[in-house]
Amino acid sequence: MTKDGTNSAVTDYDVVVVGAGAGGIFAVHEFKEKGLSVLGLESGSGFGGVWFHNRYPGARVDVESYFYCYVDPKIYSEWKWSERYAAQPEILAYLNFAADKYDVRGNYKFSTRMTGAQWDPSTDSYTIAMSDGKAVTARVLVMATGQLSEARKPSFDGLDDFKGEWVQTSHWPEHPVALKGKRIAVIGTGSSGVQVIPQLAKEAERLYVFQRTANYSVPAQNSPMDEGRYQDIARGVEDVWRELVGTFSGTRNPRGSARAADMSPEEQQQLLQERWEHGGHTMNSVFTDQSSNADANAIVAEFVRDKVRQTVKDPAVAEKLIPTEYPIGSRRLCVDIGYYETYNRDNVTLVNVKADPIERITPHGIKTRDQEFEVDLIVFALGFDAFTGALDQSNIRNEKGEQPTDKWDRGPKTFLGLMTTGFPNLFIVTGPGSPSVLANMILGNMQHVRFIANALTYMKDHGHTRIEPTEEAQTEWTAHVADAASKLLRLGVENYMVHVNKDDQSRTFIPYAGGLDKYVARTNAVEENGYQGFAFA
Ligand code: N01
Repeated sequence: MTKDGTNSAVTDYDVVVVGAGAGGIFAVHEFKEKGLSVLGLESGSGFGGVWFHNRYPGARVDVESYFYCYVDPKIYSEWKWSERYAAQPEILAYLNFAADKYDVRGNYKFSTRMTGAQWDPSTDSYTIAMSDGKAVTARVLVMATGQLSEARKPSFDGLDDFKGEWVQTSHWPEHPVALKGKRIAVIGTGSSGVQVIPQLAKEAERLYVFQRTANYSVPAQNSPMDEGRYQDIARGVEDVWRELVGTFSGTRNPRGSARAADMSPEEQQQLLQERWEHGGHTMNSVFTDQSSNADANAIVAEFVRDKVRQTVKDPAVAEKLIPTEYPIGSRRLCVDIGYYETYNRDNVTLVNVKADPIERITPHGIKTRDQEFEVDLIVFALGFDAFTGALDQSNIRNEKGEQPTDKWDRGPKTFLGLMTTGFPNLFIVTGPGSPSVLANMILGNMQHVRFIANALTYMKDHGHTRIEPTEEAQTEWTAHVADAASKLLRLGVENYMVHVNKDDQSRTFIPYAGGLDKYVARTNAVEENGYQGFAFA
């Protein structure tokens, strides 16, 4: 029986890993190291996952590159980043480098989508159907599909009749998109929009930005890499790993140590300015209480609003760009390079689609209620069907024909964000109920993969063929995830991390907000106690 599915309808692997992003690459490597046979499936034509598809101009990480990488002595010292916050092409090159170092290229089938997975309780395995018409069986299925991989598709009336070109930031074409001298529209001003807009403005004859909700954005304060700092980290990678998984976010970002009310207004302003100059997500943790105390939060929000007013020359445009309806950090803070400055350019127009809604796409552009904008190119930066999108699309079925998300209509239910009851041997990497998008994602991926690899070794050593969380453990963890977020201001704000129940408007926060440090302590304890909370057969 071959292992590549080429001359047999059914072949056997210990593990099938879906996804060739940072999580999938590491998973295939770690499982192989444990002596398991592994097949990787990836719908794209190469490694990179989110960094393969989101190749829009300006795409860049918002976690410092010193730590947004495999903090692993096997490969850390062999790579050199050029900037503090690496851009997409460099990250894609890095992930390809890592895939080669980890020797996983030969394990992957690219341009191949998993079209379904059926659990068979009589053999304790999944039969996995693929887009090439073949199928394989595997004991374990690991979904390393990321939490932001299923893009929200543009559903504007008239799009089919548009005579120009349209693209999505989330699936930016691999071929060059002509921008020079074009009239371009961007719809969406989340993290992707905020990154692509300054780049498009430099090339376009005219750029129209269609903003529905203003977002808070702070400067990355990007700079060239500090080679000495990188080498210092390289010399003690294992200690740095231990240090990072003991932090709230898996970074060395400074965090507040006092409540806003414990400081004088002058001290507050001084600290805010320091954090502004440090850059990035540090603005989320200036004061210890800013995520739960509206007054503390308002001090940070007003500081950022003032920066926008100081940067944008036209006061009317500045006011349109300033969020006033929700606390800072309650929707994911955007990190930019020259975003607000872009609105000082003569070729950039901001359109507030809350005041003047988009009615339809016309053959030559975009028609709002009050105006019509002729454009050659439309860039949709509309975000993702976050957390559950990739699982919903994967057609994974248990013996009752159910899908993993079927019982999540009142919010995701998982044990540790890793597994959900009713689906033996199905692991989710960085899933709902884990720190996920609230922490450094590469670290989160590594930590999850190591946990899964150890669990699989434990199963092998004990002759188990089936692992599944208990209902009690899942219920307890789901309640703990809810509790960790119960005081957060962001729970009350519409954003992709909050699940809202339509009937009673009750809310569930999807990722685990207690911090990576607490999460890792819990998973370590589970491991040390013989996988307490999991049932084996
Ligand atoms: O998506 P988003 P994103 N008409 O959901 C608008 C990560 N990421 O791709 O806010 C008009 O944030 C929507 O408007 P509104 C990061 O985790 C990281 O930008 O719903 N507008 C919003 O403005 C991030 O949080 C980086 O009113 C419509 C935008 O589209 C996550 O990905 C870079 C609309 C969507 O914003 C998602 O970011 C990029 C409509 N019908 C992404 N529908 C880094 O920096 C939607 N919108 C590492």
